[in-house]
This record gives sequence, C-alpha cells and structure tokens, in this order.
Amino acid sequence: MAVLLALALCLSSLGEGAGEEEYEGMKTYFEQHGALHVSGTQLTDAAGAPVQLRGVSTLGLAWYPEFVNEDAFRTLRDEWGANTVRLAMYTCEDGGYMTGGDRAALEALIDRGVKLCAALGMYAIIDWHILSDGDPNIYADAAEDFFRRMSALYADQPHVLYELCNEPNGAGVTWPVVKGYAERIIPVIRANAPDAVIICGTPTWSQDVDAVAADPLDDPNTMYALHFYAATHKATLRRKVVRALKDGTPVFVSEFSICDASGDGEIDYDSAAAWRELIGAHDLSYIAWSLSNRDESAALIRADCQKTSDWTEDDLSETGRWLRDVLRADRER
Ligand code: IDC
Repeated sequence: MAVLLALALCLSSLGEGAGEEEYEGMKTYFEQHGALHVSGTQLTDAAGAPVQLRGVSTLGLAWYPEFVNEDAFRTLRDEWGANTVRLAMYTCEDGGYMTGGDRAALEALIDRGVKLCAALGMYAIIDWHILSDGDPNIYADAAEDFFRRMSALYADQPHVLYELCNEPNGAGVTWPVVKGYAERIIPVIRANAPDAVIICGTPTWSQDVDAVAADPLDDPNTMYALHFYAATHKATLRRKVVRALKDGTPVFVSEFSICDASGDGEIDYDSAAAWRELIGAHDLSYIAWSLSNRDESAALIRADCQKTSDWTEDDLSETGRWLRDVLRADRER
C-alpha cells in the first residue's frame, strides 16, 4: 500500500495539472501535524515528530492583495506542494503600516490569509515586515499593539506563527538590541497564545543567526530567522547557519530567493543547489519570496501573466519554475 501510494505521488508530480485530484481525500499538512513546537533546533509537530514548513511569502500585502485568494493558496498547496504561506506586511515602505497604509485593509488581508490557510490545512506566518526601519524598537509600541490584537484573534488557531521583525539592519542594530525588542513583544503574544511558534529576526537583514547562541531568548518556542538570496549570499553565510545549529540555535528560513539581494538580477543555480542541500540536511523550514508578478527575478509569476491562481508552467518565472520543482520534490520526501 505504501509503495502504491509512493508511486501514485511520484506519478502525480510529473507533468502539468498533476496534483489536485490525486491529493483529494488525503490529510492536509496541518491535519497531519497540528500544533507545532520547537525541540532542540528542530521544528516538531504535536506528536514530537520533525516537520518542515515549506511555502511562499506574499510580496507587500498592500501591493499585491489579489494574490491572497483561495484558488491561489489551493494551487500552491495542491499543484506545488506548499504547506505554508507567509503574509508580509511592510511597516515602512510605500503604503506600509507605519507610513500611511490603510491599517484596517492590511489587517483584513491578514485575516483573509489566515482563514484561507485554516480552511486549506496550511500554516500561516504573520510577518511584521520591517526593512528601511532597520531597528525594530523604532515602532515597538505599534508592534506591541499589533501582535496583541493578532494573537488575541488567533489565540486558538495553532496554524498561526508570528514573525516579530522581518530584517533588523543598520549600524548599532546588534543582537542585544533586537533581543530587547523581542522581549517586549513575546510576552504580549504569550498572554494570548502561550505555545505558538514565534520567529525572531536577526541582525544584518536576518543573517546573524550565529549571534544568538551566546544570549538566546528565554522562550522555548521561538526560532530565529535566516534570510538568503543565493546569488549574493554563499558559503560564508551557510557556514554561519551550520555554526548556529551546532550551537543549538533553531533556525527558520522565513525568506529567501535564488537571485541577488535586490530581489532581481541573475539566478545562481549552483548557489541555490548548495543552499538546498543545506536546507535538506538540517530539515530547515523554508519560505520563498515572493508570490507576485512584479517585474523582478524573485517574483514567482511572470510579469506578463495576470492570472492569480492555477498557473501553468508557462505562467511561472524562472524562479517560480525552480521553486515548484523543489516543493514538489520535497512533498514526496
Ligand atoms: C523587495 C521587493 C521589491 C520592493 C522592495 C522594497 O522584492 O519589489 O521594491 O523590497 O524595498 C529583502 C526584504 C524584502 C525585499 C527583498 C528583495 O525582506 O522586503 O523585497 N529582500 O530586495 N531582504 C533581502 C532581499
């Protein structure tokens, strides 16, 4: 039976249109795994077995709201093999939460995304997407208020993870500075969602995971973000990851792409392969940037494609095609 199932899954991953029918009636990833926890450096499920969250991140919710729709998420789940969607809400760029964005509309989009994930048995990550505001403490009051309300809304929904600050960066934004911010926000979330998995950004655009081990957060279900763009970040950053894991730091790849750090430029397939090997070797969770058709290499959908779900191979960018193959292969692991 197991062999037949494996064969069916294998065949279903071949060719266009594979997936949906074959996966009907199967348990969703959330149904299989339930509430998540951190054990050592590993993300684990309700029964303590290792899990690997795999999925995509939206681009700015304010910019591409049309991609937060049921058919899109279902396509990602059934056709691609994703089990997670990250909902990225910029704080400071155009239309950001702190820069005149429509807060009610942004929160409604998050709510839609969280509910779609619940209905489809996927995990959802709520991402407070700091970027040009390099120090998360700048808007910590607003972040506290935001995470208080989010964690109250989703207190009883174990498919929700909270990402405290996308990418701390800039002079002086060291690990102790980020830690101070996290120590303000974590208790606020814990008051409502005592066991939810939290992802904390790290300094240098979420690259300094190796800085954590000397002084980690005092919270058993917090992981630490590592972000990479394969054409820019290579062996040096991979060594940092290995060191961090060796030192006992739970690492979560909550954003990456295979082009350069601008989100554009050439794809580096060799570096992407090296990252993929590292991710596989350590069962790291990984979330790809970004679910959009923006005219840049990281966008998963081609710029000239207007479809917001049910993409065929031809609708995908080079990055999108690479990612779909990777997700499909990992679904069968
Ligand atoms: C980029 C988007 C781009 C947008 C820009 C805003 O891809 O369309 O104009 O942000 O400044 C990150 C960030 C992520 C970036 C991405 C690519 O988390 O917000 O998105 N990147 O530059 N860190 C490293 C790369």
